[in-house]
Amino acid sequence: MAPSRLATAGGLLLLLSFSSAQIRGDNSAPCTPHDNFGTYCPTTCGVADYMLRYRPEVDRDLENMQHKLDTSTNLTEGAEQKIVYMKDSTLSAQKNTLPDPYYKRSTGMLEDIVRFEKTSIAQEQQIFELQNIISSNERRMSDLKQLSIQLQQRCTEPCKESVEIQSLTGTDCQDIANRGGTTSGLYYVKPAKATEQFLVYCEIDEFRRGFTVIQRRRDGSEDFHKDWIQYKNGFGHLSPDDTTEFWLGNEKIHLLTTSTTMPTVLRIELVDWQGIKKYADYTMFRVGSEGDMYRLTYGYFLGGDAGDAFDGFDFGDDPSDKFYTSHNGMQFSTVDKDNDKYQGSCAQQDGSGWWMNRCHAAHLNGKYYQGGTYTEKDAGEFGFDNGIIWVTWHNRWYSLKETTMKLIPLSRITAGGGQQTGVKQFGGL
Ligand SMILES: [Ca+2]
Repeated sequence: MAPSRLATAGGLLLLLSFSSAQIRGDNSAPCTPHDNFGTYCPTTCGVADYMLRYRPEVDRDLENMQHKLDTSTNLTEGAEQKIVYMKDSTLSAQKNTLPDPYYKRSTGMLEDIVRFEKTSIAQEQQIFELQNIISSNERRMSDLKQLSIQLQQRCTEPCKESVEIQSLTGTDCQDIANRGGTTSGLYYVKPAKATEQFLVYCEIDEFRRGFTVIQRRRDGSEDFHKDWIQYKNGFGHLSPDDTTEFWLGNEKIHLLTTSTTMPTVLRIELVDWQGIKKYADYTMFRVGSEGDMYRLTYGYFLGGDAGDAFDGFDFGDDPSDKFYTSHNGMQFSTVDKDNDKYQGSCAQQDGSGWWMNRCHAAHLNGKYYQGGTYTEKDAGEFGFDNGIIWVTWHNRWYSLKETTMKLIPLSRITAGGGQQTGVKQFGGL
């Protein structure tokens, strides 16, 4: 726009300067009419006069215009430069600015990036925690490796025979003592009715009495909550130094007590938590076959300061207490085999195996209570889980510390213990 207006103004100036020169050069020349001025114009000379009269004014105006145009041109040039610059800038900006869909996409991408960043921070945290777990596991593995190396070293050392079994054998421990055995320890015995020998712990004293140990409680290390088969076959561990707990097994006890016509004595030895020791002896002790559910029978109570708990006990709850807590003639019951005289299962309630009646006044396979005393609460909701009980010595809320059940022929029981006849009898063998 600006350049074309400039051109028009320039053209007008040229026209005016041409005509004024013509007028100036021919001021006195006769005025000739000119058709181009129309009929309303008086004369062309009049027009010339008119124009001449206003010429200085018009010149001034033109000069002003020229000046303004010059200024304007200058300004326009500056503006043009600015516009060009702005256009260039716009173009380059346009070149740099991505189209709208890209912008949207990039915005979406940015949001995604922010979200991914958050996720990655959370994952980094998780990774950090996992790394902690890994390093702790690695430490454990290293400890285990160390332990395994130690064990390997120990295992490469030659294994020492830790269980010493005596070479003497016999039908029972008294037989072994009679054959010259003088040391307590592990021996193989084979009662007459047995088809094969089995290992027992023999307690051979200074009078060469050979006790065959059938039960041992010492420290509660062995769980006596076992089933019929386990009580039948025996459980726990025999040790040459008599330090471990066990039940020899009903079948072996049956064989040991029924293979001979000679009366067998069951000696029960008890130790309480004060360290006091007491005992009870039952003679003609027999345990029947499995067909008779390993029934317990004995002839009579031979004696002992622990009292005759096998005969039942009057707890004061009911007149029939004593009758229903006696043990002579009772079959063996376990948690999975109820042979008792009670509508429920005594063995199941106590979690053990024993010659249960309804239920007991003596129970040496009961639960082991450290310290001895236990309450009805300890014994469970219904007052069961009874301890190691011998009620003619300690009441039913007292569990004994140690028990031993062992067998010896009646003929040998009185030997020793200061009884000279026994010693003489022994000496005669
Ligand atoms: Ca029952």
